[in-house]
Order: sequence, then C-alpha cells, then structure tokens
Amino acid sequence: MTTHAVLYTVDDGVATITLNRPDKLNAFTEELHAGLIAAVIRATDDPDVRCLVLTGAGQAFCAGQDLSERAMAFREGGEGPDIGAMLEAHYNPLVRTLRGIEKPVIAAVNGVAAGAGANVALACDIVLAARSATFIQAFCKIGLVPDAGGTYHLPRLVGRARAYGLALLGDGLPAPDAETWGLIWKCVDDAALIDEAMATAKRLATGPTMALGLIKQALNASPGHTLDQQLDLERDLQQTCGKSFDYREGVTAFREKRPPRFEGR
Ligand code: LHQ
Repeated sequence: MTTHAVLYTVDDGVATITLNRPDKLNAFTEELHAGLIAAVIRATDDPDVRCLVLTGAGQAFCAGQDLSERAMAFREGGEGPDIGAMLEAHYNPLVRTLRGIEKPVIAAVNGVAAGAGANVALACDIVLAARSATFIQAFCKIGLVPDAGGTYHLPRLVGRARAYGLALLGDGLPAPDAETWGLIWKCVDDAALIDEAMATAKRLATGPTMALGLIKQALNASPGHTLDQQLDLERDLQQTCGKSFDYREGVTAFREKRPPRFEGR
C-alpha cells in the first residue's frame, strides 16, 4: 500500500512505514494520519508481519502537527480550532494503537522529531535515532501543552527534572544526549540508522513474538500497578508462555546447543 503521505513495505517479516512529506518535514496532515493508522492496522493484521519500523522520508522524522494555514485554520474573529477534537480523532488513537499492539514497534528517527512527532516516536517500543537527530517538545513555543502522550512518557523515561526542562523550555535535545538521558534506546551514525533499525527489526521478527507481545503488555501495565498486581500479572503471562511452542523450542534449542526456530506461538 502506498498513499501519497505514507509509504508501506514488507520484507522478511518487517513492515516499514515511512512518513512521506519530506518538503514539510513529514508534518501531520489528515492524509498522513489516515495513511499512518491504516498502515499500522495493516501491519497488525498481517500474520506475516512480526515487527514494525516507523521512519521518515528525507531529512526529518516528523515536525509534529502541520501548522500551515491549510491544515490549521483559525476562524476569523472566532475562537481557535478544536485541538482536543483533533487529538481525540487522530493522535490519541494512534498512540493507543502503537502502545497496545502486540508486535514490537521500532522508531528509526532519521532527523528532527518535534512536537507530536517526537511524542509519537516516544510511544514506540524501541527508539533508534541518527546522531544528527534532535527531539523537541516544541509545544510551549506555540502556546500548547505536550500531547500525543508526551506528559505520560517524558517523566517516566527521563524523570521529573528533565521532563520539566524539556517541556517548559522547548529546546532541542540532540540524539546523543537523548540516549544518555534514557529518552531513547540508542543513537547511531546517520549512515548506519536504517541498517541498524532493520537488523534490530529482523532480530525481533524472528524472535518469540508471542512472548515479546506479553513483555510489552507487562511493561505497559507496570506504571499503574502495585508490586502485588505486577507479580500477579507476571504469573499469569508466564503461565501462558510456559505452554507455548516457543518456550519448548527455546529450551530444546538451548539443550541441543543450536539456535532456536521461534514461530511466535
Ligand atoms: C512545517 C512544519 C510544521 C508545517 C516545518 N507544519 N510546515 C496537535 C494537534 C493540533 C494542533 C497543534 O498541534 C498538535 C501537536 C503538535 O505537534 S504542536 C507542535 C507542532 N510543531 C512545531 O511547532 C514545530 C514547527 N517546526 C519547527 O520548529 C522547525 O521547522 C523545526 C525545528 C522542526 C525544523 O527547523 P528547520 O530544520 O530549520 O526547518 P524549517 O523550519 O526551515 O522547515 C522546513 C520546511 O518545513 C519549511 O517549509 P518551507 O516551505 O518554508 O520550506 C517549514 O515551514 C516546514 N515545516 N515544520 N509543523
């Protein structure tokens, strides 16, 4: 599937979804939103896809909401646009979907990630970034609060002090600092980003993907749980894993000193 604003390819169990408005730094329009959610759902529903990679075409990952007159008109003399409705219609379902799907999602942040563009990347499971990329909580510069899950993910990833600094000042955080701060998994040389992302994705796609989905479920639940609740959840998920083909295969391969052949069941 290829829409104007989003490209979609599948190779070796990995779906690559590319935001494709490079001349506007892949800023979100309704068309891009529609193409992106359709691509994520398509990858979710395709049994041959076992890992997703989200990246941007050109120099940027995504500059957040398209702020052009066409995309964000202010009514003359009236009040501003209903941004809450835009979040409810587009960004919130996207973030919920990225967090909720069982397949692992990698963000390959190839350049600047600003506003909702940064926070959509942070909603992915593993964030790899090009060394030249920057993460900008640009919202405060235009009189908005961080959205697309920013106020949820930022303090959990980098702690209160750094979350406040990023959100209130809106300065760009270079990818090497983002890695040091624990905002992202890893930063790599620009030229190595796509190879590194694909290698990581293929490793996940040939992994025990049912268990990887349950790991995601456990980590998603953790912030809202007590230790007791989390121990109960681990017990239940591990019970499921213990009965899986992949657990039997993993242990058998270990005993036979050979690489496992996981099937995701
Ligand atoms: C853009 C954009 C852009 C349109 C660059 N829109 N054209 C949710 C719901 C509803 C409403 C509001 O918001 C939200 C959430 C949000 O995402 S709010 C945050 C929105 N994003 C921003 O405030 C970031 C705006 N962009 C920038 O600050 C800069 O462009 C950054 C720092 C990302 C990159 O700077 P440069 O590398 O210097 O690039 P540039 O500024 O020259 O941009 C290149 C082109 O892309 C340029 O177009 P042009 O036709 O003049 O060449 C920009 O106008 C366009 N562009 N961001 N968000």
